[in-house]
Amino acid sequence: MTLIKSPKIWEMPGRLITPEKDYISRRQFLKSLGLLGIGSVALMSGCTGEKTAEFRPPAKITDTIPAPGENYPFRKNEKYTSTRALTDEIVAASYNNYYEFTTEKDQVWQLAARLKTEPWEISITGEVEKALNVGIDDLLKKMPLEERIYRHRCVEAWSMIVPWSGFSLKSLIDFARPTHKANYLKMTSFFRRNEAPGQKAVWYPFPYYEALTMAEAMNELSFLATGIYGHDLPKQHGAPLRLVVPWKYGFKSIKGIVKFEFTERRPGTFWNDFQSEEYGFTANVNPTVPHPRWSQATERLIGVNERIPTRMYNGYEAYVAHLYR
Ligand SMILES: Nc1nc2c(c(=O)[nH]1)N[C@H]1C(S)=C(S)[C@@H](COP(=O)(O)O)O[C@H]1N2
Ligand SMILES: [Mo]
Repeated sequence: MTLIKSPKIWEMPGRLITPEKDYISRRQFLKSLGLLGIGSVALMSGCTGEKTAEFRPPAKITDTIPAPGENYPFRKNEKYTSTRALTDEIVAASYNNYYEFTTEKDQVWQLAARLKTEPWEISITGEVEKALNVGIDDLLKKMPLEERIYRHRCVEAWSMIVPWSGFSLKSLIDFARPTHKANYLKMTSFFRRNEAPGQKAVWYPFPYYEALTMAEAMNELSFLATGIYGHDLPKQHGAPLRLVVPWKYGFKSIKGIVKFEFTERRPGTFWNDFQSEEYGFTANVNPTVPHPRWSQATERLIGVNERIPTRMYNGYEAYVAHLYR
């Protein structure tokens, strides 16, 4: 018998991608009731006598952050830097979008701890001279590693500034040797319902998948991150491998990648296939084009709660505007 969990009201497609201001007011509401935070949850179960021998305190957020391995720190590429201060690391690690685990941003870090990231095989396939599989550790040995500071702008109108460690997507493409028929690069995330409870939500087209044109993928900004803040990626940020395309809305930057596939025709993408009126294939950051349900003119910088104007292509116009003329 197959058990299909009926959707909870807060998981229903109707409330997909909560506009930032609703999210904040809901948090403030919960806070006013004293219902926010691990401390209060532990306290509540204590009061009601639910604390049994099996009770395990939840992992602390600091437990989810890896220590710097022997490769670190990666060489800083000073070309990609920021005049604004970096986002606080703990803030970035506790406010995530990763629907494979949950749609609640402040709970991803706890649930993602279940994902098994070792070993991690990546397949490279489609329009390539020779399809192959490679383990993440072997791949890293072949790639030119560096650190870059990038801005990140979510379609929900929040943003952050973080240092990524990794390598350019172009270096992976050179390694993959696509044929002349390759016009697009599709990337797919892992699919493991037993480790990722959000993947049981049958209305989403999991596994998550994204795609770029070859010109976008070859652009110098397109980056594959294996680390953040000078150590490997915590699982909530997409360990062990995620895309970073900083001139596009955050949903293009797919996490937990297991497959790169070169294609002749344009592939679908997770959000565009799910809600095409709200999320496009190209999804470049553009302050003049509002989302159907909210403005994109400004964004909230997480950690400092500063509201700042959104910039065309998220400020990366000089690198990418020529791709769209
Ligand atoms: N596999 C996968 N990748 C994903 C997502 C997701 O739900 N699943 N969410 C995207 C969205 S909407 C954003 S804003 C960023 C968030 O990255 P972060 O949580 O590391 O800040 O990841 C993107 N990549
Ligand atoms: Mo996002």
